[in-house]
Amino acid sequence: MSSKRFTETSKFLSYVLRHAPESIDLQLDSEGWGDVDALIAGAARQGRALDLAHLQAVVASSDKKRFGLSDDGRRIRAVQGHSTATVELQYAPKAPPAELYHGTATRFLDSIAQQGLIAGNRHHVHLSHDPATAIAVGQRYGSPVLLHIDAAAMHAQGLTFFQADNGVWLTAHVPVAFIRQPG
Ligand code: HQG
Repeated sequence: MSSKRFTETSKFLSYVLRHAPESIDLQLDSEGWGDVDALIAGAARQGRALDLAHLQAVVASSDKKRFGLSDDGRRIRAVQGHSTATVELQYAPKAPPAELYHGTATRFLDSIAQQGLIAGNRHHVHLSHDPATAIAVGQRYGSPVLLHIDAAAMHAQGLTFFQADNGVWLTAHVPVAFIRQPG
């Protein structure tokens, strides 16, 4: 099985399970779960041949562990990154590490200095405990820059953090006061 096919399926799953389940007539519950058979049928209507074994392999091999399958293998979801309004993942609030990181592109810095980090189309701002991961995320949009986030101070002020099943940290908004750009 080629890795190209894995990447294509991963992108398709990200699109459908995070942003546009209606594009294949898939229903997601509020926790983001959709029926695997319905997803396979919806994909087939678009000429995309998927089967359970392939989906299991893509879920297992996803570098960022983007997706989850239910224990019985009948339901699938994205673990974070949603924009679709019907899904609201109920992760339990969790105390973050003292410092977290956000990677962005230099062209966004002026706006971030005005507004702080905003969720945009997604439901949360995404933060990483790992600087290298954050830089790779920022690189997708241009010349990357690493921002240090004072998560301990945010948490002490009552701002809420969640951790997705794949380890990504989520919060509603990072005010400017908690963002530091070293150097
Ligand atoms: C920027 C990937 C202007 C923000 C990653 C980012 C992540 C602002 C972009 C996940 C801003 C949004 C999410 C402001 C934030 N003004 N720009 N006030 N506040 N931004 O893709 O965090 O590979 O929605 O810095 O691993 O880049 O898809 O968010 O550059 O976990 O699984 O607006 O996506 O995962 O971009 O990435 P995104 P993100 P996957």
